[in-house]
Amino acid sequence: MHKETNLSAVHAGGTLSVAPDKRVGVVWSEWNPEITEALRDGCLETLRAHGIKSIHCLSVPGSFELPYAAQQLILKEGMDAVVCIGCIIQGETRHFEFIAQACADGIMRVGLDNNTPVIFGVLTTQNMAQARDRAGGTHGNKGVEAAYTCIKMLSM
Ligand code: DLZ
Repeated sequence: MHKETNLSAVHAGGTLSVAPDKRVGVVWSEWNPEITEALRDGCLETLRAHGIKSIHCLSVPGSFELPYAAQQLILKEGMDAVVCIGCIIQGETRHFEFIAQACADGIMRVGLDNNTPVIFGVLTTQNMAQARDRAGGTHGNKGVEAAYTCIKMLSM
């Protein structure tokens, strides 16, 4: 049986560092707030633990809006990187594929177009239980992993 690695624990063993003057945006979706707020909190805690002091927080109605918000944070607020956090649950969402694909494509595009790391911290799960497992449950907290990814990309 496939066993998913808890990457939160793997990353925590590393020695990542980032310049303290870097500015990071964290934007999260208000859909499935039980999940996205847990991911957001894990992300913020990890960024702060690594010395990042300037963090601009912003919420958006849904994951579909994450790419636009990330672009605003880069162009208008001068962020050096943005972490996008969302949760799209297949069982409860008829247009799951449209939202998930648009969100992933948009996040990639905003990052490349603006030459700025934009991190995909969006869960796409079949049900709420799988989402809970990844928002502080048995598979760790993917918001923490998104923060580590952001720190690593900032140090490039
Ligand atoms: C409409 C919608 C649905 C059905 N499901 C989700 C979801 O599971 N997760 C999520 O983040 N957002 C969802 N949305 C909202 C869309 O992302 C978007 O906010 C609306 O379609 C308005 O553009």
